[in-house]
Amino acid sequence: MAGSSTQLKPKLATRPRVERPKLYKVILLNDDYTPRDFVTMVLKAVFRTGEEAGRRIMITAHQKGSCVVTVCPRDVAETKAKEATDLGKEAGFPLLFTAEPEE
Ligand code: TYC
Repeated sequence: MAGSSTQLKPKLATRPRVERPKLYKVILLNDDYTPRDFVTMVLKAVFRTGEEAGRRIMITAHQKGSCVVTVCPRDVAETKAKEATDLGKEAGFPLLFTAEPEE
């Protein structure tokens, strides 16, 4: 029976298990219609890339079919992908950005 003389095992310090939130990639997809300068403008406006990085990302998507624009938390990735896609839609272009989880 547990009395006042019972030795209790000291609790070991435990490290809290904190899940790292999953990150999402924003991907730019190539198409045959959106003008190159327009794609670069959208990258600069929505993703703050600057001229040189924006042009490099645009050319990579143009040549390879797609390019990762940025990696960030899910809500930011989805909001920016929609914002950038909508800019294309408003201008009558089929420009498409998607957000997908990183492996
Ligand atoms: N392929 C387009 C053209 O030749 C330019 C372009 C580049 C469009 C990248 C979309 O994600 C893109 N006008």
